[in-house]
Amino acid sequence: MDDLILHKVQMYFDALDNDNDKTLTEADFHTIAVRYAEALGHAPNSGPAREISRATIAYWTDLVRPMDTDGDQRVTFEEFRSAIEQMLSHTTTRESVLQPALDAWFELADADRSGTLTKSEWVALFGHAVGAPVRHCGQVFDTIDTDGDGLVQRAEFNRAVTDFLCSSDPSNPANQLFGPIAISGADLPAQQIPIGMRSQTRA
Ligand SMILES: [Ca+2]
Ligand SMILES: [Ca+2]
Ligand SMILES: [Ca+2]
Repeated sequence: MDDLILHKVQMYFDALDNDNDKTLTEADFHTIAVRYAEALGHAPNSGPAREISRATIAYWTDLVRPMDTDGDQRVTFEEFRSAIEQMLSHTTTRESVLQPALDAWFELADADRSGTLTKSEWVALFGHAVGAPVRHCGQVFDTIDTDGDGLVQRAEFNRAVTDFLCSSDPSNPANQLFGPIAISGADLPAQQIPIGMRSQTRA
């Protein structure tokens, strides 16, 4: 795993670790669900809030909890990194290996089950629920909406999350999913570090 990907995996882990105790537990996902529903204006225990909670806990149960190799009900960064590294090492079947993760993420992000993501869903999830800077999330949304129709379709989303996990290109806009990226690694010359969002750099 190169420095850039490692850095992104760390940002992803930190975003999910809502209580900052350096491990992922079911409690982190309960908090994410509550903040996410709140940000979308759903009352606690309303139908939409319960559905968000279900999808968020499913994300933990299906995707994150299986990374807990020592069975202590917490996922450390080392367990998380090693599970993702293993997933990304399947180069020939990478798409099929990634697909369940992409589907779980999309299900989480599409709070109203419309089949597309609106900017308010995006900002509620990435900004208010997992804590990337809110204004930044709006800019990321616009970059990931490559056809510019104001919605993020499943294909646009899959492309962005795949790039986030797999791309070693420092200028890839999907690197910024969980916040502006600042690399201090020696492998990246300073001029290649994206300072803010570079809009529409994707070919
Ligand atoms: Ca935690
Ligand atoms: Ca939606
Ligand atoms: Ca779109």
